[in-house]
Amino acid sequence: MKQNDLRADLSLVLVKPDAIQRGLAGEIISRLERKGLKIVAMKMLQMDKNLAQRHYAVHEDKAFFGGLVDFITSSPIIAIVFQGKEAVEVIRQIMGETDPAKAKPGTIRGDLALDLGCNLIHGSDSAENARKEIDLFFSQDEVLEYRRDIDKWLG
Ligand code: DAT
Ligand code: MG
Repeated sequence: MKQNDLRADLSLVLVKPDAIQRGLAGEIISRLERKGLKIVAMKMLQMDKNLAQRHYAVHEDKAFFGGLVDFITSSPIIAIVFQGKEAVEVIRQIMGETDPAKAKPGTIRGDLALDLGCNLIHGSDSAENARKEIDLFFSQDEVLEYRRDIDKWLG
């Protein structure tokens, strides 16, 4: 897959340490899959500090940065690249607001989490950031291009 292109239909999701620890990985991935989004890359890993600092570089000046890096490196995560129409925006909607206490019912954070520090899922916030984030976690040949027979039923 050509990642030099700005692919508006790709987004990076991280199923965060709290989701793995709580046994919610399947539930979270399932909600995104059932929407029609296609998994094109996936791996389980434990992030090290260096990767965490690069992934969350936009937040490096924030007071919560240290705690965020400690949290995201505290236990394994699952990194996934989803492909689909307007995947970035669609995934942000399904995730719900950053603070689970404010996230709407029906969203992952709204239904399954309570606290800002443990909000279960990361999703890219723009196509440009998606491309950068995907490159942190996956080599080009790990992002697969394939057709699903059901795609014609998703429009
Ligand atoms: P999102 O994960 O919805 O994209 P973000 O990029 O603003 O939110 O922040 C990244 C993560 O940092 C977020 O998922 C939880 C944590 N975080 C954000 N704001 C915080 C705050 N004020 N205090 C503590 N943690 C915070
Ligand atoms: Mg963010």
